[in-house]
Amino acid sequence: MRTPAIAGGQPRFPEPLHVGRPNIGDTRRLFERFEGIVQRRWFTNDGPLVREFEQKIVEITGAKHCISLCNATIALEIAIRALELRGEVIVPSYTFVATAHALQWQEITPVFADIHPNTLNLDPDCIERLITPRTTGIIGVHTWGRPCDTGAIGKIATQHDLKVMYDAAHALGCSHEGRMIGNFGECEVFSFHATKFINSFEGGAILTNNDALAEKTRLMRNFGFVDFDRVVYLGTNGKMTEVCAAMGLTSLESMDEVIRLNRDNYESYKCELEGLPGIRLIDYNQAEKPNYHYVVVEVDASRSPLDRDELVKVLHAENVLARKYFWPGCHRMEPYKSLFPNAYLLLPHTEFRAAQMMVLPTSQSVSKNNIAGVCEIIKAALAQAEQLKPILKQRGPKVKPPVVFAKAFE
Ligand code: T4K
Repeated sequence: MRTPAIAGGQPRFPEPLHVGRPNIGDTRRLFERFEGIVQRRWFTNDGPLVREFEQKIVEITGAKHCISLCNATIALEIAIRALELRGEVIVPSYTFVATAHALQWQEITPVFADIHPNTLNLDPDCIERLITPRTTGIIGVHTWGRPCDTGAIGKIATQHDLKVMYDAAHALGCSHEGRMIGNFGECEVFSFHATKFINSFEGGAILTNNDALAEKTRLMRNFGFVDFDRVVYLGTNGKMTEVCAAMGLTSLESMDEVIRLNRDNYESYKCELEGLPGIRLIDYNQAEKPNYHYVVVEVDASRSPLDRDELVKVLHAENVLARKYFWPGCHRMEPYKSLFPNAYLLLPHTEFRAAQMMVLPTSQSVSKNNIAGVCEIIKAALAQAEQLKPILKQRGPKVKPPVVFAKAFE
């Protein structure tokens, strides 16, 4: 039997396997586009590739407007400002910290609502009790591309006269109740960061069916200019560059192929890990159009011989850089931890789930052999849990094992 790397053996993978390694489309097409950019000497400020990219996103989503931006965090900030959200806005804590930061950055208080333990998205039942006279909106997050309960959230918003927008950073190409994400709430925000399955190096977009909001956000991303010398809004510089649009367009050309590959990788993991005690992949709704971009594993420590943190340590030692997204939850990160030290009391499911979830490497750069290797590591670690426990108790991912222990694996 091979000695696990955590117990002093050689790592199973000589090079790190990452979560979020960028997918690359046809590089010949990409370089042709770069060539065109240089020839045209038009590098940014609403260039032809940016417009083409926006048009393609409109075609994919069926939304009326796509306003491309330099990243999703700035897109969230601009959308929040354009919707005139103020005071308090209800958000999940189980999300990437950008969702909360986009509010706090503008001195709007993110009020953290709990998630539903099954959907991992905002639990509508937890929203209502957090509404105060200062609440102006709700930001749902379609975590892992699995859509929020938009019907229930919309109903609460209407009853309390709140605005709703969605952080759809993970959800390009996904549908909900037969409609593509990009069409819900006042607007939705996509990310095209390098780690997303469709990337523009860095990038984001606001999708909306509201003409006035589209116009306003377009102006806000360019300092509020409507003309050479006329500024009508407070604005910022949130523009997507031509180089980023070139990457985005090239990436979009292989979108269907990448979704097929994501699905294939997901199915392989699911098949390999089936039946392991306490280990379960989160599901995607086959009746809709998921993008399968994230392979998310729930580790239920009451049934699994190792808990999530222990498994992550084992995997890291083997050069598999599994991630604990979204641990520990925004409410346990600064500045929120200091501002709201008791927030956890209202977030039992967030706390519980954030400690269980582990995201495994997928994408074009992860082969079937790699997946089999990752799953072998997990299976072996669970089988050898008793021997591994004493080593795992030591701190840090790369602990030196006692010599006697390493011998037990020879
Ligand atoms: N809302 C939600 C729900 C989000 O998940 C995100 C971003 C946002 C909003 C904000 O979107 P952007 O403003 O970023 O457009 C990563 C991504 O940076 C972040 O975009 C993403 N969510 C989040 C889930 O993951 P980190 O801090 O974990 O990234 P990092 O640097 O650890 O990279 C992840 C892995 O990817 C590494 O192991 C290395 C690999 N990698 C990364 C890059 C950038 C590569 O192999 N090549 C690369 O070029 O946040």
